[in-house]
Order: sequence, then C-alpha cells, then structure tokens
Amino acid sequence: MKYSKTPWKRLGSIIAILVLLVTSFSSGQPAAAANQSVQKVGIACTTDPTNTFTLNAQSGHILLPDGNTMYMWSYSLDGKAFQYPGPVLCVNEGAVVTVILNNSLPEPVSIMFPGQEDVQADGSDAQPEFDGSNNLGSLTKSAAANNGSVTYQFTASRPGTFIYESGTNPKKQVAMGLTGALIVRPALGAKYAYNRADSQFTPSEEFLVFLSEIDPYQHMAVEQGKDYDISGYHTHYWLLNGRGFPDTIADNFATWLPNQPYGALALIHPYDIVNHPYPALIRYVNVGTEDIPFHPHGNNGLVIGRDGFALEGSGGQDLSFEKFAINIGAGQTWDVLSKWYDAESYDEQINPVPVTIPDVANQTFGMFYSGSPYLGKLGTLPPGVNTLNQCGEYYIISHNHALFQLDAWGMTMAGQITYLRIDPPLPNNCPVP
Ligand SMILES: [Cu+2]
Repeated sequence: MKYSKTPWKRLGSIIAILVLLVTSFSSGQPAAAANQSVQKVGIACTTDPTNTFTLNAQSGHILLPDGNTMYMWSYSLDGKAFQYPGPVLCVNEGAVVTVILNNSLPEPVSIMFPGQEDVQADGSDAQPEFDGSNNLGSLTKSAAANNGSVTYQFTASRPGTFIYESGTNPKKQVAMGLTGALIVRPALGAKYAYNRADSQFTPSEEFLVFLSEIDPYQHMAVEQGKDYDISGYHTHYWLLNGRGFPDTIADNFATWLPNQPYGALALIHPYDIVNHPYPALIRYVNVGTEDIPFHPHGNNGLVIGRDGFALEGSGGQDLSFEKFAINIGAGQTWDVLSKWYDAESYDEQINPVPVTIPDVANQTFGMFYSGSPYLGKLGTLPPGVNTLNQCGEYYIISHNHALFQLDAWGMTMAGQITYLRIDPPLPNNCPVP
C-alpha cells in the first residue's frame, strides 16, 4: 500500500516530533535505551547499564526458507523493529533485572522467567491468575490486552542460560513466538560460563542455538481470528535462531531478514594449547515441544551446564561429560564447550592427505569448497565453478539429527541446520566478521 499524507497531517507530525524533542531535552537526560550488539557473528546480546529492558509484545511476519511468510507474535525491543525470537538479554550475576512488558496484542500476555527466583510483578510476588470460576488464566501476572503493561523484577542470582516466555496460554502464545533467551554471566567474569575456572571459553566464539517450531495452521488461525484445535498441532517448520537453513548461516541483522536478526553460523579457530587454548561455548535453548538431537559433524561437545546449573557435584567436583548428539529436551537449555582439533595436521608438502585426489572431471564441488583439502589453502577450481570460500576455511554441518525435521513444509534440507566454520589459525587472511 502506498504511504501518503495530506499536507496538514504532515504538519501535525512535524509539530508532534518537535514537541517530543523539546520535552525529551527539557526533562533532562532521556533514559538510556537497552543496547543490542551489532556484531555479525556470534551472540548479539542486548544489554543495559541499569539492566532495564522494555519489551513490546506485538505481531509481525518472518520469512521462511521455502519462500513462505509467517504471522508471528514476539517480544521486541521498545522503539525497534519486530523481531523473532525476542532479544537475547544478557546480564551479570547479581543484577537486579527489570523487564517492562507493553502489550499491543489483542489478548493478555505475560512473561515467565523459568529458573529465576522471587520474581516480582508490579512490586508484588508474581502469582498465577484465575478467572471468576477459578480456572487458571495465566501462570504469572499478565499485561492486559491492547496496551496493558506489567513490570517484572528479579535478581539474576545464578549464572547460566535461561528461557523467558509467555506464561499465558503457552501452547498458543509460546508457539506464536513469545519467547527468548536470557544469559546470566557469572561473577567470575564474562569469559566463563559458570563460576568455575574450567568453564572458560573464547569470548569471540560464543554461539546460540535457539530451537523452535511452527505449525502454520495455528499461526494462520490466529492471524485470521479463527478457532484452532491444539490437539491437531503438527509442526511443519523447525527453526534455529528464528530462521531456517540457509538463512541460518547469514550474518546477524542480514538486511533481507529484517525481523529475524540472529544468525547461527559458528565461526571458530583450531584448538592450540599456546595461541588458542580455550573452547567455543554453544548455548542450546529449546522452546519447542519436541526433544532435539543436535550435533556438529565429527565432533563431541563437552556438556558443562543444563538449565542454568553447572554440572558439578555438591563438593564442586566436575560432572561434565562428552556427548555427540546433544539431546535438548523441550524447555531445556544446555551449555556445551566445543574444541576443534586439526588432528592430522595435513600439509601439502610435509604431510599430504593419504588419498589420491580424483581428477577434476570426477569431482563435485560444493559451494563452500576452497578447491584444496588443506586448511587455509585456496586451490584452483575448474572454469565455471564459483565458491563462497574466502580463505581456505572449512565448513562442517551442524544440525538436528532427526532428519525428517530438516524440512520447511516439505522442502528438504531447510530446517535446523547451520555450519561450524573453521578458519585457519590466527593471524590469517580471512575477513574479520
Ligand atoms: Cu549429522
């Protein structure tokens, strides 16, 4: 629809903007808005110096890998575009966190903070809501439909990866997209996952795997104000960070995904005891209804935390364990350290790969292949073959191992898939993301 205004309406808007400007200057310092990191790869944290986050529950649309668009509900940052999933809120252990929920949706909406204790809502203990017939209406205090508001507050008392999500009719509202991740960084420091020295990771290699599902019939029914029978729920889209592959490997804030800001490409460097001694940290979050066996190919992860608890005994003994497919249950979060070793140290001159590389006529070239099997080398590709490889880096698929879920309503290889990108050791010639 073409956007146009009559001149007097435009004059009205100009006056309104001037009034706003004058009032914001005359009332002293305007409140600092929460800041969303603009980094292209890794977790784009939303932080705030006073740990105050204003979230608007609103509707919008996202793009799916089969070309479909989907009507969604989500929590978006005040003054920013609709986004799905909700912003990744990052706070430090001990912070008093304030979340102001403004609801522009046509029914009451709330936020639950599973794993947080003594949550307050508008200054009192957050309590479930019941209707006049004593039926449970919401698991926590809600913001009324059409511009209601509620303020939640809690102390982030322990580090870890947490979910926040609607506690009001969750089978509908969480499925519609009212959900996000909360990261609490330990008192020990931001380069640790928990208050344990052995939870140290490489801060530039911290990634989010946020898993969710969509039944398009549920979303269409909500969009059109029609009834939907939850007993007929059937997932047709499985999303990773709110996107489906191949959008998952695009940068954070990719311009063609204006409402899906979070990419899932995991860009790491080979383990090296001297120059790169700490692993990557992958924070898995499953807000869907099914258990998801997720794994990067050829690599075990070291599970160090679940649901915001470090895996340790009562005396602090290390109970972490290695796992190949990480089975993230519905509603769970898992914290996993991941190292990639250049185990064989293959080198073109000193230690060539122990196979005869077939003639070019007998090879198929993937779009990410460098033309050389050696890390950091760009080989010669035959005429007509284009590559997206930049500096001889490797790409290893990471995906939901339930293969029928790698799907976008019948379009295969389009669901919960991303890549582990391994760049050659630093310093290298790779572009800085
Ligand atoms: Cu696999």
